[in-house]
Amino acid sequence: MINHNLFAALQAAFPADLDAVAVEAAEPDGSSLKYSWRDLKRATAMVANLLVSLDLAEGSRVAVQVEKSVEAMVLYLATLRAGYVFLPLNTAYQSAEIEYFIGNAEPAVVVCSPGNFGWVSKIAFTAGTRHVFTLGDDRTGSLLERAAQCSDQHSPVKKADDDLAAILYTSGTTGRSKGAMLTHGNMLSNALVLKHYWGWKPGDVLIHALPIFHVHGLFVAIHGALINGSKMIWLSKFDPKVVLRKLPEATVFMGVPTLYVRLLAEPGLNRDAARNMRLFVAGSAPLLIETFTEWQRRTGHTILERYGMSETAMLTSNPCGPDPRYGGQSERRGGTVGFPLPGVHLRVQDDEGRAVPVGEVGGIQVQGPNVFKGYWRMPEKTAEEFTADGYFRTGDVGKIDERGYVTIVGRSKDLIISGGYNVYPAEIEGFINELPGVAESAVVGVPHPDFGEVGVAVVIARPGVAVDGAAIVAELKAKLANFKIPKHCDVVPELPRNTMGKVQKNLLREQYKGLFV
Ligand code: MCA
Ligand code: AMP
Repeated sequence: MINHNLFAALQAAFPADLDAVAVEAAEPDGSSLKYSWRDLKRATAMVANLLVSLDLAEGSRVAVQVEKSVEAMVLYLATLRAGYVFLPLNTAYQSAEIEYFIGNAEPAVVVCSPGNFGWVSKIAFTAGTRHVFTLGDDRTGSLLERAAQCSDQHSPVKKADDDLAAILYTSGTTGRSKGAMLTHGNMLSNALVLKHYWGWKPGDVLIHALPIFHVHGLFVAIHGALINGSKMIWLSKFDPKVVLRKLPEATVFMGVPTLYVRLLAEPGLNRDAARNMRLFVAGSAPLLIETFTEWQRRTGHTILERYGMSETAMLTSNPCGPDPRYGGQSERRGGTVGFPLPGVHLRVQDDEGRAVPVGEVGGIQVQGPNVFKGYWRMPEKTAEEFTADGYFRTGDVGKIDERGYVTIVGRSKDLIISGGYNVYPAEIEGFINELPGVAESAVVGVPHPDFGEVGVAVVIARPGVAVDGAAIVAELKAKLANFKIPKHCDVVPELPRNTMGKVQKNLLREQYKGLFV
């Protein structure tokens, strides 16, 4: 059997000179720590051997909620290498959120920050997890202490194309979060397509400034660099000043739109700073045309916008060079997400399942080797999201123009994308409605200059009860990840409703659209 282990493919692309720098962790104070390709090889082998020594069942999940560090990436790669299933968790998640993910995924191993061991291990042990390790962003913790005693030799475990490599939780418009199951084949196919489509070359250097618990930072960025044998300049946290300082040493940068907005606010961002850059990639949320054109003006570079999902990894991209499938067009068109990637079939249908004419709007559906295997332990939900002929309904609404460019015009799912993180109003409303004195609530997304979009909560109090918007926000802060907290909360006598009694969120969006801009 051919080994389809994604790690094996990534490792095969490591350069011949194993002593060259693979990752340079850049600190805000100007210092840096360098890791060679040999270091990556050895460290992933040691952590993989630690996991193997635990004698875990086939397909065991390794759930990880740790601060970003090179060692956290090593843990991801080691999990692939050892053939287990990686389950990354946003560091902002609080106990109720973690309790759900651990209860639902039943991981055999949980790795958390040393400071969170008390509450995370309690949740994990209660849920039946046998092994809880700690990993700090300063190389402390039990994971590395234990791995240090393991051998640095390890053969990547044999995996089939269809074997699970990772589960990414993504919230739903109704009900609880669903775990999107991604296979080794999903991710390797996507990494190889992007390597070619984005023209990765020898000598490319990536600035990695995104978090590593979502598709963008964990897969698109890390796989992109590794499968090209490219060095990464690693920022543990996005800092526009550090990015600007390191830009002359780099050729590729990837960011959500907020990162571009914040970089544009730096007076030092100019053509000279970007002189060695080859490619700026944006995605995860809509890139405003103002950001796109201002970036061109300031740096001379045209941002390449692409589109993807947790369930599918990358789906479309503006061209990096001439695309022969589309008459050699090479223009990166602002406001569009470009062409379907090679191997991805993308169509736009109306609600009755008919293809819409060119240029008309409908639901975006996709098929391809990158499309996930289904939602973890939710076969009915999985079946609902696929058409009879095997296309995945993205929940995004868009159109394809006569030149083949895809534009996303909205979402049929009630979702707010704030600074690249997804916030589901239904989840926030559920928490608000539980608070004493609250009769009902509606959460809507409104434009925001930094995060693109943020949540605003509009609440009705129970008769005769005084409820305070600021107090609601304070209560939510104790329960939910910080990026999900509405940036404003109003208590009103009534919500606008249609004749069926349904809250008209479009009217609320209109009413609050000028709150931050
Ligand atoms: C931080 N805050 C936010 C957000 N981030 N509020 C709304 N939306 C956000 N995204 C708030 C915090 O609640 C806090 O508020 C205050 O800002 C400062 O928090 P801090 O963590 O220090 O913020 P930051 O470091 O400035 O973070 C902003 C950020 C971060 C760098 C833009 O949000 C980020 O890294 N975003 C990238 C997300 C990403 O990688 N998405 C890819 C998903 P308070 O002080 O009131 O508590 S993958 C995906 O979508 C698909 C597949 C795709 O296509 O890629
Ligand atoms: P998630 O599943 O959390 O990774 O979020 C995926 C969603 O992000 C998609 O379904 C889109 O709604 C949105 N998205 C990703 N990239 C873009 C983009 N370039 N423009 C607009 N929306 C995007």
